[in-house]
Amino acid sequence: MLKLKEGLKEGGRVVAGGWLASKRVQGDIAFLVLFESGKELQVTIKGDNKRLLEKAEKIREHSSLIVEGTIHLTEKAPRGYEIYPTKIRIVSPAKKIPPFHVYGGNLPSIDKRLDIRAVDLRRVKAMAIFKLRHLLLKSCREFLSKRGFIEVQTSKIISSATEGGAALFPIMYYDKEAFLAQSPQLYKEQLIMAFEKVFEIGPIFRAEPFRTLRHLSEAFSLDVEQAFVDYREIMDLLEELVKYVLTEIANEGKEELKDLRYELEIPEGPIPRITYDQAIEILQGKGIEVNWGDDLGTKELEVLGSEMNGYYFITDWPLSLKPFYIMPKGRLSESFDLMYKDLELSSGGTRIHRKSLLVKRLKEQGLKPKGFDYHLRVFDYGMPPHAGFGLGIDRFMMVITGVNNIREVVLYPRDVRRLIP
Ligand code: AMO
Repeated sequence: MLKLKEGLKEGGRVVAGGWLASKRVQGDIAFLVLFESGKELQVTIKGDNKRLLEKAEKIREHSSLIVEGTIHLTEKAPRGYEIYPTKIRIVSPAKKIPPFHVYGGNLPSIDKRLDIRAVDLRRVKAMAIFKLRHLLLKSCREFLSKRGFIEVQTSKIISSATEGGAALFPIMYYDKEAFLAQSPQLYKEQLIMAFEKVFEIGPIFRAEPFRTLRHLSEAFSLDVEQAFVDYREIMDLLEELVKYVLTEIANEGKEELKDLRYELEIPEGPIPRITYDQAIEILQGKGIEVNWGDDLGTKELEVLGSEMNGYYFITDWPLSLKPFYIMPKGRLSESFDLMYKDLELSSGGTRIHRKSLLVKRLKEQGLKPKGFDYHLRVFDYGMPPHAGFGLGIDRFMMVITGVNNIREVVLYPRDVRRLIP
């Protein structure tokens, strides 16, 4: 909270509320650094103010304070000004000291920090990560809105699976069994019938039984769907989106990237595109035992990632590896994954828009078309050709911030062992 009663001018009266990040008492002068609205604000107590100096010595870091005083303009302070206080109220004293420092140093395990996540988020690096996350979402919205997409929200309580490989979380829905949505896939496809171009930013739920550094039970994805385009045009759109948001973040998130000591990589020129067949050839050339039709696992992606470096697409996957809604192309499919080194960031493709083919593909995948009645019935009303992608926001954040554990970029991560806070 900051109230500049007479604007920002020398001697102007000010009231500020924040929490104490650090305190330095040097003889007869004390510097308090408050965080106000996530940014540093310096409060300087001078020697002639004995009463406040004594009070400052007793305040524990993390306590919430309200400071009243006057403005002194100085380039030496973080905001170009400091406060000379006349009154400091400790509105909520900190009773405990967290096991980490706000400005850096050794960190306890992420599990210890997550137990008091709200306090962990007061660390400068954690704050930087979530400000960048905000910028990422803001620039995705900007980019897609400028292109005529509208943002939609679809239900997260569903009756049937969409993503074959990923397990569902069952829930009780009154007296019926229902599931948490693995993806807004079928809804976003339906919505292009009316709106042509839609996107959604929301949670996807995957019952991932293993604890890895890149999987969560609740992840966030940017889902995009567009009518009258195919997977190549959608790849172009995704490529432009990636470059746009990275450029925005590099410009608007300079301070935060500096806090993270991280150099953002913006791909120059076109993002390379290799087919699945080429990926297999590269891997076999490197002596990896992999056969055509195999999915690319951790080991394969590590080798491919070190070969390709940076961002690249893998296109035209075998049909057998893709969900039922992806358009076949002989034994291949009109599909792609966007990778960063060995990390899959996004997947997408052209969708099937003919009902008979969709029913055939459901059956081929051992799924019962009856369970998809609610979806199939709208295909009788002139479903246009369409394509889209899902981009993992948390995974993209790992690349943007350079962290190697996905839990660092999610406020309240959920995994096989964690359901709190
Ligand atoms: P897919 O299952 O590949 O595709 O998911 C899309 C992207 O979401 C991210 N992701 C995850 N991130 C963290 N933890 C998880 N458990 C997790 N699961 C997925 C990945 C992935 O690339 N319906 C399709 C998308 C489409 O075709 O439009 C889908 O869900 O970054």
